[in-house]
Amino acid sequence: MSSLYLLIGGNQGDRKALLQQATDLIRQRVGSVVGCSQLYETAPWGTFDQKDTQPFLNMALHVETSLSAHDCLLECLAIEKELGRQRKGDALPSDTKRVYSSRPIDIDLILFDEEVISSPDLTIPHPRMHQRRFVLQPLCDIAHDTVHPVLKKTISQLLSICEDNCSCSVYCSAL
Ligand code: PH2
Ligand code: MG
Ligand code: MG
Repeated sequence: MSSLYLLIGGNQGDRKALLQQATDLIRQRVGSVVGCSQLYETAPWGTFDQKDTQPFLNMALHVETSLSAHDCLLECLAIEKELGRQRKGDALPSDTKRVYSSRPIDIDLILFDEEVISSPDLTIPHPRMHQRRFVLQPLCDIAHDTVHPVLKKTISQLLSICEDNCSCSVYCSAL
């Protein structure tokens, strides 16, 4: 069994219902959900392709899975698609500034055991997790003592030194 941490969220449609549906499908297809953070309403982080981007709801999940990290990714991408996620074009080259689009649901793999994975379609730990309060704050609810396998700091240490000032406040304590 492997220990997988996911960060899920979206800023379109019935945000809370979509988090619930995503969590149910993750339970059916990825593994047992053994931990859930609170739900946070978070300001859009990064550059978006539209003005007046709506705030996100984000939450972190701890999943026990018998799948490989890559198979978890494939399941998560299929669930996103089923819940109405549309992706425009291909991933940008890494030296191009990222421009994000609003979405009903995004499911990101953050940590997978202590594995460090760098393949064309999957990077674990998530390469921007330590720069994002909307990831660290929910994750801290369920994984404060978990150590980042590259940065060698716990999630609560990463949160305490995170310079991201985007707002991140509790929306409700559970789904
Ligand atoms: N996801 C992004 C980019 N920006 N901002 C917030 N608040 N929440 C997100 O889930 C999010 C984001 C890329 O996936
Ligand atoms: Mg994402
Ligand atoms: Mg994603």
